[in-house]
Amino acid sequence: MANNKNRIALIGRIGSGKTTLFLRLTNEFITYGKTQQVSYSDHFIDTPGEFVELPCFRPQAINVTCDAGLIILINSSTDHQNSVPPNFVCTYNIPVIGVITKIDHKHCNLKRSLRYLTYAGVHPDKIHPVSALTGEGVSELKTVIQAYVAFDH
Ligand SMILES: Nc1nc2c(ncn2[C@@H]2O[C@H](COP(=O)(O)OP(=O)(O)O)[C@@H](O)[C@H]2O)c(=O)[nH]1
Ligand SMILES: [Mg+2]
Repeated sequence: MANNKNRIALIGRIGSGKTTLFLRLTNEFITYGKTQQVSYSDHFIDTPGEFVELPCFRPQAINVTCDAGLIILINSSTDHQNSVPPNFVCTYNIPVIGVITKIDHKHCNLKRSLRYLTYAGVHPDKIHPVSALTGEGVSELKTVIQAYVAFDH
């Protein structure tokens, strides 16, 4: 069976920026469509947004990510709807950090994202704002990730 303890699992709503961040963190060329299935790379498990948005898929979200080395719960700073239940991440027995994406966007609302992520159970000190488009905050995030998972590029 695959061992995921050196992988980082990305969870968050549809369109929150999971795939873009994953490609930015791995310096891949950004060409992608909607993530329709769980996708594994050397360092990441990228999940479809339905996994957290649709209650019937939540057990699946937990199932495929529960042995990762780190969970990143992503919230888009432009998203005015929350669909992650209260204390959702407390289900995990592995480290969880929060990432606020799209901070370059003109409709970015950091306060709202902080509220959603803390509501989901992420500790406020473990929330990191980034823009996967401009790269702002990405090297800081890499440093944080490296404290949990060996991540060489
Ligand atoms: N402005 C801005 N747009 C972003 C950023 N990250 C992702 N996006 C856009 O948000 C949309 C959804 O991104 P995607 O990575 O597919 O989200 P996913 O469904 O969570 O995997 C795409 O149109 C991206 O170009 C960002 O940092 N800034
Ligand atoms: Mg995706």
